[in-house]
Amino acid sequence: MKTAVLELLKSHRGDFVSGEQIARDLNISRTAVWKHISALREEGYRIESRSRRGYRLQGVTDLLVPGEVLTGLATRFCGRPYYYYPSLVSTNNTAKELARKGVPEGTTVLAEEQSGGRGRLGRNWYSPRGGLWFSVVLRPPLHPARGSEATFVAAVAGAEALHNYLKTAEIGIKWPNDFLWQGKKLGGILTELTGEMDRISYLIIGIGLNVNLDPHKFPPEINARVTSLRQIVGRDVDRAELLRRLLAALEGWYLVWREDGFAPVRAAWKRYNACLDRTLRVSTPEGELVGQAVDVDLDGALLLETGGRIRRIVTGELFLEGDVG
Ligand code: BT5
Repeated sequence: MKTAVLELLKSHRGDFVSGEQIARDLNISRTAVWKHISALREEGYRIESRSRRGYRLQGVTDLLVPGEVLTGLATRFCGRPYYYYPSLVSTNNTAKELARKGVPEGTTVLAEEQSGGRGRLGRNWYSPRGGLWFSVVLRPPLHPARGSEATFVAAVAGAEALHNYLKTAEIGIKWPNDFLWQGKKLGGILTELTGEMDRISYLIIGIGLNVNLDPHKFPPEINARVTSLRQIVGRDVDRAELLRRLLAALEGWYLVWREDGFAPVRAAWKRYNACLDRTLRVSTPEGELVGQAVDVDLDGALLLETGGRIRRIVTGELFLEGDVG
């Protein structure tokens, strides 16, 4: 109903609408109108009120509040429900707490900024305002051994949404979880799994993308290695539209994965990849390797040709030529 109030204000394009008219059009009480207006204000909308004239929406927010994201969202379950926070420690943490309480799959948690954003293996993820930092709860009825495939699902969905929206084919995926542009990191995926012996209970897919940010303002230890959509396209990007596209692509590829298995995801991943057929340095728990990345295996492991033989890399970090590491 809050969204309906917002839509009504928007449809009057900056003109006043009386509380009485809103109440009548939406068939709610005047008190309910007032409560929804207060809630919208708390979300960041600037709504002017004047006695006898009513309410007027002043300008549109660029915050990713529910009213901005849910209008036009073409999904059945991804992004529904949608939990919005101005700030969180980590959207993955909050999504995990919600999943534990039993929220349905598709539940999405987004924060404008994270104070303790996480990468893999306890690494930090720098997440100031202006990026897209969100997590989606999924409950695939699959064996936990297949959980790592979900990172590929998210990577393909992300690459597809970025290509379609920005009309650039230059954004690629680096195994297993990085979005890259000209060798620089644009974003990443953190997949976390909770399960029983033979069945996944839930997966948390965390996606981070540097959108309307300036790489040179990033911490000095990473600013030479990162990029942002603002840098790539030379202007600010509509984050709400991009988020809607990401959620729709994630839902689409998730259903492909559930219904047809990993093969079509793997095929799409190979089309978007930015690391196969290249000489790489790979840091693995067993040490460093240098070789040629020749393929991803049927389960997503990286196949590296080194010293005349093929090694399967299940976990590790890739460094492309010229990477500072
Ligand atoms: C990742 O880890 O790339 C996964 C990042 C996932 C972030 C999302 S945001 C929403 C959700 N909530 C969370 O708390 N996390 C997820 P990894 O491959 O381990 O890469 C981490 C490394 O990337 C760091 O050690 C830095 O070197 C670098 N890095 C940190 N912040 C970055 C940023 N904003 N952009 C690009 N690189 C960054």
